[in-house]
Amino acid sequence: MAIPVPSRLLFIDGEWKEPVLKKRIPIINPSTEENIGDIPAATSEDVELAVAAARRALIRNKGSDWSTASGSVRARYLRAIADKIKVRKPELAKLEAIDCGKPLDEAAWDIDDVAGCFEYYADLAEGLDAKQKAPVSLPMDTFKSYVLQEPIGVVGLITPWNYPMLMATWKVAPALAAGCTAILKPSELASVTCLELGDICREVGLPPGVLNILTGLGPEAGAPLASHPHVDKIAFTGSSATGSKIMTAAAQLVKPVSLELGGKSPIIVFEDVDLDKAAEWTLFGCFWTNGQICSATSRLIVHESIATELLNRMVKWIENIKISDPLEEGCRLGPVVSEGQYEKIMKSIETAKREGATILTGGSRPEHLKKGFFVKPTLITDVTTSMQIWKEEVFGPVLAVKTFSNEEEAIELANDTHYGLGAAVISNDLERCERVTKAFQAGIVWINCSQPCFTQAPWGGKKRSGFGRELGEWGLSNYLNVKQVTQYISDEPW
Ligand code: TXE
Repeated sequence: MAIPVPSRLLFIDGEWKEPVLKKRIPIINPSTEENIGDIPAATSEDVELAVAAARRALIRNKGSDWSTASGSVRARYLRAIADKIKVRKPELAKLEAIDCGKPLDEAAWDIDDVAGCFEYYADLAEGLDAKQKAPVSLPMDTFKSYVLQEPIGVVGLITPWNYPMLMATWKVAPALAAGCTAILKPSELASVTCLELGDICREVGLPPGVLNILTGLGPEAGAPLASHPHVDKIAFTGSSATGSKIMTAAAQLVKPVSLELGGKSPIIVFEDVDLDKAAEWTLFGCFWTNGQICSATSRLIVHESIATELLNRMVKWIENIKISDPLEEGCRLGPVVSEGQYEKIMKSIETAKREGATILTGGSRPEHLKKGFFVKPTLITDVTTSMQIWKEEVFGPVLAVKTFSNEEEAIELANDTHYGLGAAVISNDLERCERVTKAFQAGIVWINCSQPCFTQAPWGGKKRSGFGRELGEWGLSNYLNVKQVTQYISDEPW
């Protein structure tokens, strides 16, 4: 049965507002290629309104502003949002599935994580009250010093399409917990659930202007937000190319940014492993969400003595996986998000072939699906380190494979990338895993697994994968300024 997509306007100052230029962007279901609705397209005129609303909400000077409310007051709103999300989970999961193509079960896990993330940051918001005025020990007793933790101010949150509501929440929940007010700009490719967050904010009575949601195109809505002089910080998740543009715009105003960008993460599989378990994690690490994960372990570096057997097991699994409409029972892989992304993936596969690599399995659309942006999970061997498939992020279900003969070589291959987001090692020798962990140039390391992600643990990369950390207490610090207060307390003249 078709699911109606709510028709929404922009969410500004606690109300639904028509975009000033009245533009809209069609929503395409990636599974059917059908137009299933549209979203409003904000432009710089709407950005002005949203920034003004966020500034008013930050400091109203009437004792009811968001930035000076106690953490426990803010926590109550975050918990109320979490409760509403839980109630609306089935509907939100379906909307996510038809908007970005992920299997319904996985979309439902995401919505659980969204609610969990709001609850987690509600706890941290309460904890902030007790952390205020933390004393600093000084070498002289004529002074006393303490630290205030204050919200950064109005923040712009620009997010991608692979986990639409969850990626927005990773930014919205800590920003609001810290006392910031925010303008969320979700991806034009998947904004439906983010707009529903606006509806939920209205339902729980979140003060107007605390969260504003502007859907629209990157250059038209994201760029004016990034360069706006009254936006105090930008937090961004997306491609390295766009991240670089945002950083350039922010640099003009010396505005802080945190960037969570692309990746080409390695997974090293040593010869001492249980092959079935290793195959399972390698597959999950690269093909979960169709490889449209910034941390996907999309380069397999496998010991030469087990490579053939490991790949055989993986091919067998791939041939039996259910690829279908995300709403179908038992679906494990849906379509990729858009026609543009489908074409980008196919082009990467074609380039790999042209450069001399071998397509071991996949490399095309599944024969049984005539419509939709579906791609078969693809294993690519005979890869060299100069090939594009080794170096560039595909953001699709494509795994590049290389073999190694010793640990040193494996580490060298793993770090042979200008990205540094995730890295995984699979081995029964835990001392070896520890050595490899230290050698990895990455912000996140998985041992004997790949991709699990917990709200409590820091998330972010190094090198061209960006900087700053989301989630955990690090996520809250992203939105806080530390103010040093030092007082002269002696009766003696200085
Ligand atoms: O990303 P963009 P796209 C990678 C992935 C993918 C590629 C392109 O390889 O194939 O990026 O995807 C907004 N100023 N990742 O085009 O452009 C845009 O509207 C301000 C990795 O979707 O980075 C969206 O909200 N904002 C990734 C957000 O930036 C701008 C997730 C991300 O879009 C802007 C997504 C501008 N000039 C894609 N231009 C990850 N790391 O998880 C665009 N945007």
